[in-house]
Amino acid sequence: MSPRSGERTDSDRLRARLKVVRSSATVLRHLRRRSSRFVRSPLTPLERSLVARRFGADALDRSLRRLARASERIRSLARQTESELARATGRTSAELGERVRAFYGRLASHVREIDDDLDRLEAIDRFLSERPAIDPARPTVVVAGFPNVGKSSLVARLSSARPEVAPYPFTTRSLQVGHADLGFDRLQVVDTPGLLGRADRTNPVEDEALVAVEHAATIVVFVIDPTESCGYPLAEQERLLETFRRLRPNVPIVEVETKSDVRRRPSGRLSVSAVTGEGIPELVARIEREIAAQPRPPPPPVDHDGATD
Ligand SMILES: Nc1nc2c(ncn2[C@@H]2O[C@H](COP(=O)(O)OP(=O)(O)OP(=O)(O)O)[C@@H](O)[C@H]2O)c(=O)[nH]1
Ligand SMILES: [Mg+2]
Repeated sequence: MSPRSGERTDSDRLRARLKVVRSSATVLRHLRRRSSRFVRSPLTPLERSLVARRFGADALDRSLRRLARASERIRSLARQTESELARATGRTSAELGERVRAFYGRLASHVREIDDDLDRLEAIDRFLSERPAIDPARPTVVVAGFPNVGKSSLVARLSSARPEVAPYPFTTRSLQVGHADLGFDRLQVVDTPGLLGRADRTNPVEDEALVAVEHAATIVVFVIDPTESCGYPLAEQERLLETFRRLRPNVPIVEVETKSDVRRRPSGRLSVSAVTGEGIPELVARIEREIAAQPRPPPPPVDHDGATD
C-alpha cells in the first residue's frame, strides 16, 4: 500500500468513527429529551394517578424503563463499532462505508423498537402540561358534584379561576385550579368535571374528578343543585354524596346547596347562589374553619446554605 493510500484510509476511518459518534449522540440526546421531564421533576401523587387512569397503570414507568434499556444498548453498540473501526487498519473505504451502514441499520432498529414508547411519553408530557400545577404542600379545596350543578360558577366566586360556565353538562372537561388568600396561606381551589355516580363505569373525564378527590383534596366542597335544573334528580345527587363519604372517609365534606336565588329549602346545608353571592361569605368562613382544623403539611426542608424562606 502506498503512503498516500494509507493516509486516505486513516482519514476514512476517522470519518467513519465520527459518523458513529455523532449519529449515536444525536439519537441519545433525543431519547434523553423525551424522558428528562419525568426525571427532572418526579410526578406528584395526583399526576401519577391521572396518568395511570388515562394511559394505564405502569405505562409511564414501563416506557421509561424501555427507553433506558434502549439507550444503554445504543451506547454499547456505538462503543463497540467505534473501537472496531479504530482497529480496522487496511480496510478499503467501501468496506468502512459498509460497516457504518450496518451500524445505522442496527441503530435504527433499536429506535424502532421503542417508537411506541416515545409516542406515549410525548402524549403523557402533553397531557400533563395541559393540567394545572397543584402543589401537594398547600391546602386544597376540591369542588365536586354532578354535571351542570354550578361547580365552576362557585369556583369563580371563591378564587382567581375563571372557568367556563355553560347551561349544559360536561362543560368542564379537565381539572382547573384557582387561588384564594387564606390568612397568610394560599388556598388552591380545584374545579372538577361532573360525576354521574356510576361506581362501575366512569368515563375519562369523570375520572379526573375522582382522582382529584382521592389525591389532592384537603377538603371537598360537594355541590348539590336542589332546583334539578342541572338535569339530574336530587336522589341521584345524594347517592353520589354517599359514595364520596365512603371514598375518602377522612376528608371533610362541606355540603352546599346552590342556585338559592331560584330555590332554597330547609336542608340544614349551606345555601348559596353564585349569581347573587348569597351565602358565599358563610361558605368561605366554613372552608377556612375546616382547613384550619386539618393537620398542616410538613414544612419545607431547611436550606443550610441560606435563609429558609
Ligand atoms: N340561577 C342560578 N344559576 C346558576 C347558579 N350557579 C350556576 N348556575 C347556572 O347553572 C349552569 C351550570 O353552571 P356551571 O357553573 O357551568 O356548572 P358546572 O357544575 O361547572 O357544570 P359542568 O362543568 O358541566 O359539570 C349555568 O347555566 C350557570 O349559569 C346559581 O347560583 N344560580
Ligand atoms: Mg364546570
